[in-house]
Amino acid sequence: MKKLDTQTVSVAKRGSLLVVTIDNPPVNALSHSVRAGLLEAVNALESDADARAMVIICKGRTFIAGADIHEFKRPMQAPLLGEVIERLDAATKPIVAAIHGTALGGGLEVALACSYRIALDQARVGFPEVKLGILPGSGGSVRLPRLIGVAPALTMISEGGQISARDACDKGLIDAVVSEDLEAAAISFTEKLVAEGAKVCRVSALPVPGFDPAVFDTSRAMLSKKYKGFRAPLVAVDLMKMVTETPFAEAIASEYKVCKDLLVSPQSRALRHIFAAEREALNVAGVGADLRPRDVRRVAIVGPGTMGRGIACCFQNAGIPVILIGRSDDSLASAVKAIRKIHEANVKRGGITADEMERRMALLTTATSYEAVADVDLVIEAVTEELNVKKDIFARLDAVLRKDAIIATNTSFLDIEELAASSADPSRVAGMHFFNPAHVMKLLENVRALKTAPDVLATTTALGKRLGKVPVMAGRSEGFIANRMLSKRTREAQFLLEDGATPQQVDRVLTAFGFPIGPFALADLAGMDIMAAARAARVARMSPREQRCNIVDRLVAAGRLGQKSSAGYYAYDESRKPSHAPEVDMLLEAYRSEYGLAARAITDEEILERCLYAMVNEAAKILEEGGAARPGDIDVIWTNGFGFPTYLGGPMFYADAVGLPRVKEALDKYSELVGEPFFKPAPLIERLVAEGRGFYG
Ligand code: 3H9
Repeated sequence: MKKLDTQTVSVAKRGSLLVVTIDNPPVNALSHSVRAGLLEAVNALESDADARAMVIICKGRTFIAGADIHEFKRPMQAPLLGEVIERLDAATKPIVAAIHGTALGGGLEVALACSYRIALDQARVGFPEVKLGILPGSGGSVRLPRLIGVAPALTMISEGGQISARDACDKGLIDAVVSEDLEAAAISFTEKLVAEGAKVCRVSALPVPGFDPAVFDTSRAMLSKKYKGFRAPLVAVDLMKMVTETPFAEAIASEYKVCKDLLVSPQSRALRHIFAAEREALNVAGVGADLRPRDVRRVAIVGPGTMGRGIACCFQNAGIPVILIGRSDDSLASAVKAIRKIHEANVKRGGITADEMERRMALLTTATSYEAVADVDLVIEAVTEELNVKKDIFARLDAVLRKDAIIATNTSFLDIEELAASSADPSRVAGMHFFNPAHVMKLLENVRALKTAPDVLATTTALGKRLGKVPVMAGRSEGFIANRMLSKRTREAQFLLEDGATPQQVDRVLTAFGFPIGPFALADLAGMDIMAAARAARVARMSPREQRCNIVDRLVAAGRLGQKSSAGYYAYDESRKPSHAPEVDMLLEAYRSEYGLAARAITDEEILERCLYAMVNEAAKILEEGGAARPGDIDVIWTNGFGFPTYLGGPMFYADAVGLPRVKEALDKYSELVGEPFFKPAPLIERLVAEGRGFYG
């Protein structure tokens, strides 16, 4: 096999074929050396009179996963991907792309510039660029509609989803699907082409098939709702329209310009930041890359309540057997029923088949005795948030578990050190904080205690990935990262009501900022009794002003429990549509007059700044205390756990974009207006501003 100059691409002669192998771990991204290697390979094909065709295949876990994202930070070095694609397209002999894993973005563009595509049946293809705030820039949006039609191409490009090889084959994107030995299959596919005298087949030469022009308006309307605030999906519609109206070569040039412009947009920077931060969050301090996580083959969950049920679903979905431990057969029976309902809803949506649901249900068993957990590798305790109850469970688990089994707690705010100390072996104790609904929410806030063993941390991190979650490691602190920051936003939202804002105004400002739901609509959804219980658990440690601000308790006393009682901060009709509740205005007025508080007009700017900067300030304290390893972890938590708009990059990235001096100025202002205890700038912010730096340098 001839290694080309680039080291990541090699070419071997197989009879009358050239087989080009790309080997650029981890995901065969189109780094400079791969682009140069592909160019050389096409030159080799053209200059070798005996070579009749060429196969492009990749080593490792996947076909090309796209352009090399790390190269986006500096000017691209020639040859650019567009040049490589042009050469592939212009080749005078057939080229076949052999796809396994995922052919994504630039990887799919390479495949589309080949004459034919063959794929393993488990392979997937897609244009995920939109998730990075950009769009295909090397012919993807110009070739795809020619091959599969305008409407399906627009869906793939504007939403960034992946489709299976079989679906791609049905759509005409892939020519053949095989179930094993891709290389042999690709070679015999290509040999047959050669034997039959097949010519090159250029997608660029195809016309754009007929389509319904209404697709642009309907897509625009749908996308602006579904991806509210995101720019690239809407640009995709304009791009696709341009492609249908413009000759091929011109469309290629325009597409490249659109991609380049988007690449330097603030949204793309923010989205790429989150992409990198989610991966960096997997690097946990003190856990070496070579440290093997413990095997997790069977798990138990103690507590068949809402959280326990959702967590059980996560394990079933990942194919891991799970035992649910409860106090009575009745509670377990209703939990199993509820879990089945979750899977049934998935079947109804077309997410899984009924057979698959039964396979998943077969992974679930129940028990009322702790003896049943004797042989599990991990137990997650998900019972009520009472320290003594949890401590008692830890002691009972210690008595029956294998020595190497892990005890994880789903607590959202109890002291992880106290819990760890209640096990005879604190090194086996860690936190795994799931978010409600656990089977839906991507965020997994893992927690480390001082004595947690490094391989236990490696295990909870690896398990998070295996469950399809985005795991982030937090350290000791009340409410860890997520709820500690949230509590500050909740505090400010309540104080704003005291000061004269309305729930509608606060919710409107925060949803206009990009949150999917405002804090008061969210409280109505969660239930005021739950909010009141969370407050009761913390009230003794609250400041006097927070202790006084008992609006939540007053709503509960008035029977306004939120959506479940059709009345909370809002009034709800039968279809749960919220409307203004004059009773809440009256309740707030009564509250203010009881304490002699005067309502004043509050600007939208004040609402936004107080809600956001209270969180950012708390995050700075968490960072300094070591509760979070890096600002990126905080951004990942907020974008995955609370709907902070990913196109703004999370609260820390956003604060840097606003400028830390401006953030500090606002904190100083609210220190005077609301009170020092609530807004005194964190020492880290003071220091960074003095040094002329931001959270990210
Ligand atoms: C594009 O193609 C633009 C063109 O149209 C036009 C240009 C002009 N580059 O996710 P994982 C790294 S835009 C460089 O944990 P998985 C990743 O950082 C691109 N590196 O694995 C990580 O490294 P580390 C369009 C990349 O198995 C490691 O690979 N393509 C790239 O869960 C493993 O990643 C995309 O947007 C990349 N493109 O999932 C695809 N991709 O461990 C983005 C990944 O050092 N990638 N890495 O942090 C993915 O969706 C997933 O990574 C993939 C594998 C599905 C491929």
